[in-house]
Amino acid sequence: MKKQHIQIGDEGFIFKGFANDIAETLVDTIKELTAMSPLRQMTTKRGYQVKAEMTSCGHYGWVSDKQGYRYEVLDPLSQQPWPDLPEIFQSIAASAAGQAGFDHFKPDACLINHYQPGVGMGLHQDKDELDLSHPIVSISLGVPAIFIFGGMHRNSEHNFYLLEHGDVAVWGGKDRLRYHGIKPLKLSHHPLTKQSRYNLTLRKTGYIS
Ligand code: MD3
Ligand code: FE
Repeated sequence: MKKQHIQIGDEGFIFKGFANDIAETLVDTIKELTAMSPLRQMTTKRGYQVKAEMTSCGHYGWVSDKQGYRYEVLDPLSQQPWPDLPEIFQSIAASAAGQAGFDHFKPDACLINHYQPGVGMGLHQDKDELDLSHPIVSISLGVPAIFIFGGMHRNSEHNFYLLEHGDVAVWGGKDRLRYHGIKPLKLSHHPLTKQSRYNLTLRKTGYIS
């Protein structure tokens, strides 16, 4: 069966169920990764707590603290390098990116977000990467969430899309800097993740490794 895809922008797509066949492996792999670099709540420069729990794998990990947002090669919790980017993350990301017209995508960072009921992510842009010519690939696992897709300004008109278990989103080019967010998670249950949702975002930072 040909997978359905939703075009959300000129260069933005949601591939429904694209990761379904490997979703259970992805969840198991996340559990192995978070045993090495645990999920944690980060703080912003202004002293707010980021509500979603986060960790990373790959050469670079995204970090936020009183100094602000940045990519780091060491996990500040363990003072060790982040766990390697699993081959299966790399291959599903490259294959989804290819479907969206971005060939040879080779991520060097993967942010793992974990959402509990009531937790969302406010409107923001992803602009901590040096080279914004590369796309971002996102994989949703567990409980569904409503994704808010805006424009180039915080107050631009926005649309809402449901991101379900196994869905893979890819966006780049002129859609790369669009504002986006996640509505607070509704109380629900998924056999692989209980009441929670994981999201993987695979990125190429543009920093030299
Ligand atoms: C952005 N994560 O980690 S990814 C983030 O579900 C982040 O955890 C959210 O935003 C999450 O920075 C959303 C999904 C997504 C999909 C399409 C986009 C983000 C997008 C298109 C343009 C810009
Ligand atoms: Fe984002």
